[in-house]
Amino acid sequence: MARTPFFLSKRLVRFAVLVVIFLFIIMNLGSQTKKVDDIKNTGDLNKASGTGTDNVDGVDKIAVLKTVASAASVMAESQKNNAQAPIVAGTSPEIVQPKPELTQKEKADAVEASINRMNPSDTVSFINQFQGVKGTRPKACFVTLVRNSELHGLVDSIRLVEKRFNAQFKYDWIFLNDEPFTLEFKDTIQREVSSTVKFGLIPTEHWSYPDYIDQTKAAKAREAMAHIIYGTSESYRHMCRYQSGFFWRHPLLDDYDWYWRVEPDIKLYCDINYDVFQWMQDHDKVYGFTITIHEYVDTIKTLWKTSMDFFTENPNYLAKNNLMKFLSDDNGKTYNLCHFWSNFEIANLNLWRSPAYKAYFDYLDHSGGFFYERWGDAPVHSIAAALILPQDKLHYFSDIGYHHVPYDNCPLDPVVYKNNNCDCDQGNDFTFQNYACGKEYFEAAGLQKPPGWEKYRD
Ligand SMILES: Nc1nc2c(ncn2[C@@H]2O[C@H](COP(=O)(O)OP(=O)(O)OP(=O)(O)O)[C@@H](O)[C@H]2O)c(=O)[nH]1
Ligand SMILES: [Mg+2]
Repeated sequence: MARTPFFLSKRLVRFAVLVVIFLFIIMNLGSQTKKVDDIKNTGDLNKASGTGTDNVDGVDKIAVLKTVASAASVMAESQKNNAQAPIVAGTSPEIVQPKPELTQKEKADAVEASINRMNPSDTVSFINQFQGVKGTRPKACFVTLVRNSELHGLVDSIRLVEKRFNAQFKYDWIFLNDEPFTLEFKDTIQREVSSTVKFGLIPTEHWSYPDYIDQTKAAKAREAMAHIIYGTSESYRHMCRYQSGFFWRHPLLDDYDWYWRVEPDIKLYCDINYDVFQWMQDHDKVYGFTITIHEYVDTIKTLWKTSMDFFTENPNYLAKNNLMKFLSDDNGKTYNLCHFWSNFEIANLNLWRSPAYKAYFDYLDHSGGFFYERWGDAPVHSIAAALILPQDKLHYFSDIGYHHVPYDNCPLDPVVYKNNNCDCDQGNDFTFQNYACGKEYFEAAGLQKPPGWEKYRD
């Protein structure tokens, strides 16, 4: 019987297959370790996903997070197993697969925990992962939470935003509602907006009581707050909690990095002849506002204490050079009630998506103050933005003439006022009035107040 030549023998084929499998495993382990190393050393999600930071425009953040999820779970798992010994990149025995029974929530928590460990204090680095290239058009939209019944007030707002800004810049506009929008609402809006319009229904789990809230206690708290504006309103509380912790989680927002919040019945008093989103991006800003104001103390009795408890437990989230001086006159002991009025915001969504803000919101939410008191999204956003960002990331749009009942931001600079065709009363500008916090902001941020600002105090 003829012998099979050695190069055709089954043994050789088996041997060759084994060699190929072995090489494949070695190469795979190497690249996994490199990804973990990249994330750990730089906190750079783009690098980890194999996408250069220059190519951010094409990055699907959800995909990026999913890509790092397994590597991050590996890190989290490894660190849990050996709290004393930090992970050393390149040591393959540390690489273990995540347990298959991990839920989505546990995986997301592991990602966050890992990101925190990578770069514990630096929310700006987190935001920069997604930053567009300077000089290019940002991924930005308007966002409006609104009820069907507010259609007419909303049309008034849209007409002014279109006339003063969006007819030129054409950014998408997203409308969100806890109830389905009516056909009439959608048709009317579509006729008014010059750019792409999207309508979103809020998921029930973002607009309802979490299981850790005692609803009987919440109902009693509402009754006891009849003397406070919106004190007895249940929907107002859901709204404030939604604006604080959820609007940026709506899937329609996933495609964007920037938003401009617009409410019904607001006014824009001046032309805006430049792309404000691109200006924010190109100047490395994160949070922009027009009006500052003091909060009603009765609505937020325990907000400051709860916030300080959070930052005491998580000091790594406090930015160096933060704006504590805007919020507190005694270095954090007490709250002076100053905040940015959040009915207008031009800001980076990744601030709210950051581990620091998510942890802060979660902490507040579990304490129950959105329901047992009447915490507004304005002080919540403001305390976070002022403390987890360095102060040079915030921007006061002194040139945007803006009105939300009953206050105005009317540009005081005569050149801005004239060149931008403003039609407001400068004598009515709220910025430096006593009930506003313009003085506190300018002083905390080290900005020079405009000449004659004192005459607005009374
Ligand atoms: N879909 C929906 N939107 C709401 C609800 N309550 C408020 N909003 C929207 O949330 C935003 C803030 O609500 P406002 O009622 O303006 O709250 P506010 O600015 O504190 O109070 P005002 O001084 O009355 O304007 C607005 O865009 C409203 O249209 C609600 O129950 N459902
Ligand atoms: Mg309003």
